[in-house]
Amino acid sequence: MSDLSRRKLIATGLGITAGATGLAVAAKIGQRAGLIPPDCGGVYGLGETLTYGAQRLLTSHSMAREFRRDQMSKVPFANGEPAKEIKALPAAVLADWKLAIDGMVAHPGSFSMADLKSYPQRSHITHLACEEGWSYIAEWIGVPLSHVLRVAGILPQAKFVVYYSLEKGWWDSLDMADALHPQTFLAYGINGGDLPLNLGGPLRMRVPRQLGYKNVKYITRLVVTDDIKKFGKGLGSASPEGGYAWYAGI
Ligand SMILES: Nc1nc2c(c(=O)[nH]1)N[C@H]1C(S)=C(S)[C@@H](COP(=O)(O)O)O[C@H]1N2
Ligand SMILES: [Mo]
Repeated sequence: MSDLSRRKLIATGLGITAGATGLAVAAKIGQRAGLIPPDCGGVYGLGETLTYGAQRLLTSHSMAREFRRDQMSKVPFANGEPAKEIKALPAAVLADWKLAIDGMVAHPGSFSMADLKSYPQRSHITHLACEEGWSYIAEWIGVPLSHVLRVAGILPQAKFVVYYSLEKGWWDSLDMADALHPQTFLAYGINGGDLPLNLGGPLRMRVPRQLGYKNVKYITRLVVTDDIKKFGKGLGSASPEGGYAWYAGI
């Protein structure tokens, strides 16, 4: 979208002040411009749409704040113990971790941890904040999700990347602005070492521009899609089913 049409859209305020017809028109424009989140329906739908639309217009390319080494937390705060099913995993499963990828990619298949570690390694010192109030600053190490998507040959029609944990019930998705964002990592390391199980190792999604719960642990599968409605209840992730927003930008 050109700057001019962006400004126009801001000027019309996404139809906030318009009546029902104006809103329907704004919704159509918004959908086309990628400004409508998957959980746009229901009681909180309008609020979610305004938050997401405004963020995408104003900040879609902005970077999460990075910190200095001396600002890092002494201990990364693991938000609870891994689920029983994760603790019970045979060592062989952890040692032979695989990341599958399918959907709108030219080369569906799977990556080993060795594959992922052979790609350019990046790190950032960022803040992970849980919506319940606690947070920590740590150095995250991994491969940018964008690199893995490119290796898999992501198709131009792609609109979302859905990601699944080995832990039952945990799945989520990102739009392309966040999936291709340079700070979005498939993380396998923290503070100079391997990522431990309680922090989501061997492989975790690390999205510093969104709240803790989007940073799903134990990632085993990616699906690239242009139709997010086909997944789960069609709300973009498991979170909106439990009352949390799909888009958790900070
Ligand atoms: N698989 C899985 N991923 C998860 C969770 C979980 O319980 N299981 N908790 C989420 C929530 S609510 C938060 S705030 C962060 C916590 O990350 P931490 O343990 O590194 O503090 O992980 C997220 N990813
Ligand atoms: Mo959380």
